[in-house]
Amino acid sequence: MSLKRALVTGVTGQDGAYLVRFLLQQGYEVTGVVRPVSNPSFSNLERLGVKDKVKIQTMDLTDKGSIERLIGQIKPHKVFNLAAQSFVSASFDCPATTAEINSMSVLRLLETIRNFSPETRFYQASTSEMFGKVQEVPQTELTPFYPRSPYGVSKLFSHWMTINYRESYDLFAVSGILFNHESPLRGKQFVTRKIVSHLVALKNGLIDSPLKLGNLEATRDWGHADDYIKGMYLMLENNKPQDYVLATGRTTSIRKFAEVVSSLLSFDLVWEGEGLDERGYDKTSGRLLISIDENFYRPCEVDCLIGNPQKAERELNWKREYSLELLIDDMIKGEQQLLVNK
Ligand code: NAP
Ligand code: F7E
Repeated sequence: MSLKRALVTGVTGQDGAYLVRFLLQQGYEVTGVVRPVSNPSFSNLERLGVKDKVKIQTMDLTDKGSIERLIGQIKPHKVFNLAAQSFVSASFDCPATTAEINSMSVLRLLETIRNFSPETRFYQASTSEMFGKVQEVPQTELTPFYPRSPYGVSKLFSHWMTINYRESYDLFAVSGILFNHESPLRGKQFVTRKIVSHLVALKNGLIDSPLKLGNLEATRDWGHADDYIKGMYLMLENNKPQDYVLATGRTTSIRKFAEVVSSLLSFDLVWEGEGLDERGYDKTSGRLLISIDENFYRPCEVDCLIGNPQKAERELNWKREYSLELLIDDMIKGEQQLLVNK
């Protein structure tokens, strides 16, 4: 029991895999929590070569006893709560499930730490989606919230609950307000990976059908997950518990993202038409690359996000290695590597 012990929920996801790799490098004994399903997917941990170095345990975040048993037994120095129904679009279809896992489970975790392991430092994965219809540009730790989806609302509950437990019970509990961060491990339903994987497949002749997208005009502040998990770690290494924004300070539209990816794949993307009739063609071959599908629009959109990371840079000495261009390059290489390994 002498090693530094970290427990990571959501270990099978994008951030979980990068965080596990980093914690192992820092000398932590890492327990990764999976939900009780018969066949969890460890592909992200395998891709980073850390699957066999992390202790995998099952814990049901909807079950108080299950959480109490594991945290009471391990008494981790640090808990990183990354598990969530994280797909904003799906939160409109299953708002109650989203709230159960994204809100109530966080409360169960906080209660368990309060009662069974009060020395544990707790990280909550808060999100720029809480800013939603933005009240200030760029967004900082002080910007008022205005969530625009059940996902955003569910995360706001957990955000305030984390602050409330810190203030009420003196727990070292912090929220990282993270703007979009992507990587080759990003889930395929998120727009960046969707664009990259589809265009790489088109380029390699693996598919013929065009990429179907929704709102091209929304803009996001995109960074790389491997930079952002280091910020999570620094927040729990801090002298006192505080919340921080992690962002790049640059915002880019979905349209521009698709143009950059196309260009790096040597497509000459040109747009024709408007609204739902807009199409993106490869000018050289005349091939249809992108069409618009209204099913990918949301009932309520977050139009523009851009964060100010200065507090984290100043107080945590948080640094980013990846620009947007390096991120896209890494995502394309990751996709091509998957094809080679097939
Ligand atoms: P992700 O790839 O979607 O991973 C989500 C993780 O949560 C997976 O391990 C998933 O497990 C687990 N999970 C989902 N439903 C669960 C349930 N009912 N019970 C237990 N575990 C469940 O997400 P990510 O991009 O790594 O993000 C990590 C965290 O940061 C999330 O909380 C997300 O909301 C938040 N966040 C992400 C971003 C971003 O841009 N990536 C920005 C701000 C905040 P399965 O493999 O079993 O599905
Ligand atoms: O959408 C637009 C869509 O699903 C980005 C999660 O990690 O980051 C993520 O949430 C934008 C939206 O990510 C498609 O309307 C257009 O404006 O990639 P996304 P997200 O909703 O920003 C935040 C910070 C989180 O916390 C979340 O967990 O892209 N868009 N066409 C599309 N989006 C998708 N998914 N698919 C499309 O075809």
